[in-house]
Amino acid sequence: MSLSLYFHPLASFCQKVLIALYENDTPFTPRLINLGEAASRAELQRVWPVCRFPVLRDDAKDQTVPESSIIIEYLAQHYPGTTRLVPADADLARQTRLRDRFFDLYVNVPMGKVVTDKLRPAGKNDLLGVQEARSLLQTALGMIEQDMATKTWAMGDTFTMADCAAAPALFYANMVMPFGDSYRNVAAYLGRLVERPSFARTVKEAQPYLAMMPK
Ligand SMILES: N[C@@H](CCC(=O)N[C@@H](CS)C(=O)NCC(=O)O)C(=O)O
Repeated sequence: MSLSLYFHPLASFCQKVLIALYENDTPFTPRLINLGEAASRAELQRVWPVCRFPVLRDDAKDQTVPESSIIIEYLAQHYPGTTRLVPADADLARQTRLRDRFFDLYVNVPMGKVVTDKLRPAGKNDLLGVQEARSLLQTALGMIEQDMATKTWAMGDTFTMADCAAAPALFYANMVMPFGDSYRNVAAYLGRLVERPSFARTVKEAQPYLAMMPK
């Protein structure tokens, strides 16, 4: 098996790539990284010194591929399957990438800010940063609410990389800012994502670690 994934099952950007791998039953060796353990951290740092995951290693092609979107593009190009994660049509591919960026930068990142602020040492919290993150998240959710009014998946009828990005970002966003009645279309979309077998499996595998999420 030539592919290895450096990841943690709880980490949202790692889940994004797990969904892509599970969509096409792409075989890979899991390399579970615990950032709290020096040796495990060093293992990730050796392949990607900035020490962020996920990172994909492809021994067959001697490629180290960081960044969730780039990993999915790489899988779509070199290990394609029945789920076409990036459309062949150039315009549709660009729109897919825009939505992927949107879910990463305006949902996943601010959601992560709210969550990780709770892990900061007492007296070191970033109140203003968290307020800004919550405000950005609200703006993004309002836009997704309109965008998803008539669609099944982020690009319409076809599941793509944009949905891989959306699933964990919205799953955790719903925990930090429950959608309730304010974002009914977003909630319905999240419901469809959670039922998608690739994401259902990802969530199931994260369950043993969910207690690590700060309240
Ligand atoms: N832009 C990166 C973001 C990766 C990222 O921030 N991953 C988080 C986990 S979800 C991480 O490595 N956190 C560790 C840290 O911040 O020290 C991607 O898309 O892969």
